[in-house]
Amino acid sequence: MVSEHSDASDASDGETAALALKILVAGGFGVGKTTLVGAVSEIRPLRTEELLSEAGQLVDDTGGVDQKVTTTVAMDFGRITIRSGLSLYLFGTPGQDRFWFLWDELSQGALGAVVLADTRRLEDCFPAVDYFEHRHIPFVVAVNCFAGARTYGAHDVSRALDLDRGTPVVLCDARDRDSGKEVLIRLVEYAGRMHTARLLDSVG
Ligand SMILES: Nc1nc2c(ncn2[C@@H]2O[C@H](COP(=O)(O)OP(=O)(O)OP(=O)(O)O)[C@@H](O)[C@H]2O)c(=O)[nH]1
Ligand SMILES: [Mg+2]
Repeated sequence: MVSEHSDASDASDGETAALALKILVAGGFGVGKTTLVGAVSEIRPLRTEELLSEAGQLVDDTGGVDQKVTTTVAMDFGRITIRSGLSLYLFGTPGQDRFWFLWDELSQGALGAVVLADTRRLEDCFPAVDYFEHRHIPFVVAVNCFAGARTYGAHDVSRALDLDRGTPVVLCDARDRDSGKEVLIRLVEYAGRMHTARLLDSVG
């Protein structure tokens, strides 16, 4: 789940070894996963975008995302340093159902996940919510507040998705670096609390 490495600078200034955590960015088709990873990443993000094909129109549900011309076919990858010694490696998942087979691979060793949601198509994030709940992978729901979408409070979204009590819901703008970073900090804090609670449970 967690990889630690120490490089020359860590060793010389006596800081603790750098920690790199793996985080997934998931959610339905066209909800802003690639946008979020691109907005927060301090390295040029790796993207695997392909044009939405005519053949794909038969199987992909593009309703509600008419402007979209490309889609992620494997994953997005980016990195962000949250504070000195703590980096997050971000893996954005493909949004379309036909790429579900990639999720098990991508979720290996993940500390937690961000499930992005669009309140105009909230049901699209049910599969991601189910996926992480079943695998006990801590996640936060981040509502990407698209212009023109009615604003719902975090509590409304939590109820509509029937989330377990305590699962954080955060409102965000996937295009905004600070907003995305805040979502990631909430996730790391939440996953940390869940991890500690499980450890305490396991020692009785
Ligand atoms: N207005 C607005 N547009 C957004 C926002 N986030 C993303 N977009 C637009 O919505 C479209 C979809 O964004 P992507 O980031 O490609 O979505 P995705 O979730 O990666 O999509 P898939 O990989 O195909 O599932 C793009 O045209 C973005 O420019 C947002 O917060 N506000
Ligand atoms: Mg994408």
